[in-house]
Amino acid sequence: MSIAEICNKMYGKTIRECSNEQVYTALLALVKKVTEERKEAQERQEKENGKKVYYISAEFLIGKLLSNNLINLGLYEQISQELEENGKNIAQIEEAEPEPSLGNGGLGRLAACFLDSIATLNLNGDGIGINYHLGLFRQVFAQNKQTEQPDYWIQKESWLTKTEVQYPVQFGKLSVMSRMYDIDVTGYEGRVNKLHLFDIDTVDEKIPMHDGIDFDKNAIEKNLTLFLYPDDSDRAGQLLRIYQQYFMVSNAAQLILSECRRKCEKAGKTLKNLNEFAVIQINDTHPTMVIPELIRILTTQKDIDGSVMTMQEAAEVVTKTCAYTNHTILAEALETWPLDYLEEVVPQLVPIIRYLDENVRARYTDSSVYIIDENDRVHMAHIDIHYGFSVNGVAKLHTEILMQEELKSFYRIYPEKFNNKTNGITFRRWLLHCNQALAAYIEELIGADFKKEAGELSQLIKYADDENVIARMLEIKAENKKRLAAYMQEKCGVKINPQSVFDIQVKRLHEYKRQQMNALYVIYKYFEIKAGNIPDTPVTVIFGAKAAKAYTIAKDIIHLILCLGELIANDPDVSPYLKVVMVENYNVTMAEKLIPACDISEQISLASKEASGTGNMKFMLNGALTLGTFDGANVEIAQLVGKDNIYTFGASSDEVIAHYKNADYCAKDLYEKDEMIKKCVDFIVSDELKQYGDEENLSRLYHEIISKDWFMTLLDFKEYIKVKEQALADYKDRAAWGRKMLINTAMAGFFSSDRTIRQYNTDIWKL
Ligand code: CR1
Repeated sequence: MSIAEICNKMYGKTIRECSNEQVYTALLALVKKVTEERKEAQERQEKENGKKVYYISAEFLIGKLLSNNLINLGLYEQISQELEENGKNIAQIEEAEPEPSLGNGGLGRLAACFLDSIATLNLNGDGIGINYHLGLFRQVFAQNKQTEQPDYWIQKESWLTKTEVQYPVQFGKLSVMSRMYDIDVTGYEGRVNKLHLFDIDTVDEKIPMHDGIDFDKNAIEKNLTLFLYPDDSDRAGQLLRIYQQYFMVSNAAQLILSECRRKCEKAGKTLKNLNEFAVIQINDTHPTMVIPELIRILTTQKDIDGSVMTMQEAAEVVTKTCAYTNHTILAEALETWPLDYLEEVVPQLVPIIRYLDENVRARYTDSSVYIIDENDRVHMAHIDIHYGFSVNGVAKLHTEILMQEELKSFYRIYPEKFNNKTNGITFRRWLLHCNQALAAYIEELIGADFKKEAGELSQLIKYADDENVIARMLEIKAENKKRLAAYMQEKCGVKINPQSVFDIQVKRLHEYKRQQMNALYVIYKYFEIKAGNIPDTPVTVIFGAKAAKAYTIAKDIIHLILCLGELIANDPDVSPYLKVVMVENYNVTMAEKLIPACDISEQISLASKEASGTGNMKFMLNGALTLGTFDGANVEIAQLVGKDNIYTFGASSDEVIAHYKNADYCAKDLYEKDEMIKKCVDFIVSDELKQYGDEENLSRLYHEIISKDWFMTLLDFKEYIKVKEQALADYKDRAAWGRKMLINTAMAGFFSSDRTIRQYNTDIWKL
């Protein structure tokens, strides 16, 4: 069926007569129908007995799906042409689609890229998560501060399909009945898999609005699936997170076991063979309770042959089925829950967790590997490592640090479990879709193979000294910058100069990512311009970041950036040469506009702290040059492109780790001994800046930096300025810069999530 036919059937109108919203809804129906046909063909071919991967994750930051699905189904060209002929534009239709609010940052976006690659590689694998009604908050700026608003992203017509699948989930004091919603995951010229999102019918979206997004955290039936990461700064909030996590994994366990029962029966086997039919990838520690939950079910319900497993048997089966990915070494993110909280929410798991812990204690004397510590806190990652068969980090350096530092006592016990899987991104969304001009030009140069085999991009290297190719690359970048400028003008009412250097830092707001260091650079540059040192090319520093609702210092950093933006915009001496913008409510959709337009990609985390980063890969692919520390996947980027095509600086991870061990880092010393540092930091509490902001926030941040600076901003600040100035100076030589851009794009093939998923499959899943 064509769009014209659907528009006619749904609205009795021609495409031209329909509103963009109506065309969007028509396309939604069309894509669903085509996908359905694919699924049917696939099911006819498939003997439902193979092994399947279940990717359980608290977040799936999937972004808008319309264009992505059209591209993957091979319909994009045809549809956009049909729309064009009828006076519509696909980019505008896309504006009508709300972005699902099911994720927060890199961990969630990684899960989305992985689902795309699993389906593209024709692997049988589904995602399992939660259908958060309001997801993460919508960020709104007021008085130069972040406020949080509920994000009503679910519309009547959406990608979600309500299913008849329901499971009972028992908590300590209440039981609920779940409902499964599905989103189809279409691979690029590949199979159709599913993202299963669990929900309950009793959720109440009408939360009190007067007070931002505060709500009654104790009313579980009404709010269980309302928010992603509800504020956990109090007890009720922490309990709610445990409710959510158990809800997610109890549903997952019931779904997985029901699918595997069928397969086992067909194959004449029992659930003791579970690992021949299922592998469960545990994405960070949020889904960890799937381990005790599976053990609980396997030791209480009858197996196919009528027997019931012993605790030991069940633990063995589950260990062979579960694999764990670690995404961070930040202590605060390695979850531990008080045993009495678990006792309250999931009492049925507590004897199992105690049993698992006793088992560990019987085998090992090193108390650092116990599951339950001396304060009766349960270390979720420890459950994963003891009772899973694989532990992986997400970049070489990160995995190295896990083995040698953070998890070294585990590495000593289980060296065979540890492995690295450097992250990746799907090139369908992060090149073919978001940068269509560049993708088309690459195809002109090297053919279309790179779309399925990202490594083919390296063929571009042969054009590194071709002036015409470089010139065209620069032209495409310039066009993308103009397009971003127009979009920001229209959507945010912000005027940016497309002739300026676009320097972009977009990612969650966290002190370790050091947006504050970039803000200090802005202050430095402001002084320079005031002193008459006018840059050859104007600079636009763009930030995008949400801060967790209860993360005070992160919000103070946002406040600083917004105040600086206003101060500079109001200063006619400086504003022609320097502009600071913080985009509101940064999300996947915004990323797709920003990344193709970027010149300098800011990846400036304190070495050892950023497990991998994936934004760094997206920027590189789209021809931005990285300004970064030797952290996470930056290290691998630097290796691939060579030192002439990246701007690196800062203390190494070894140095940083040594500072922490020796407790010898003192921000105050650096501040007091260096006039320039002092001048920049002092500006945070200057009268000039205070005109635009709040004394309390600014002085809290100031004190944090001079007295704590836990992530060592001042340690790397001067070198950061030096290297950034070098990059800005190099920008002038357009041909040389263009060559660096080309090399970055050419070497990005390694960071395709197809490569990552192949490695997961070869080493861990073995589908
Ligand atoms: C890490 O901070 C990494 C992604 C995906 C994040 C980032 O460096 O690229 O995971 N971790 O692996 C995270 O969100 C809660 O932890």
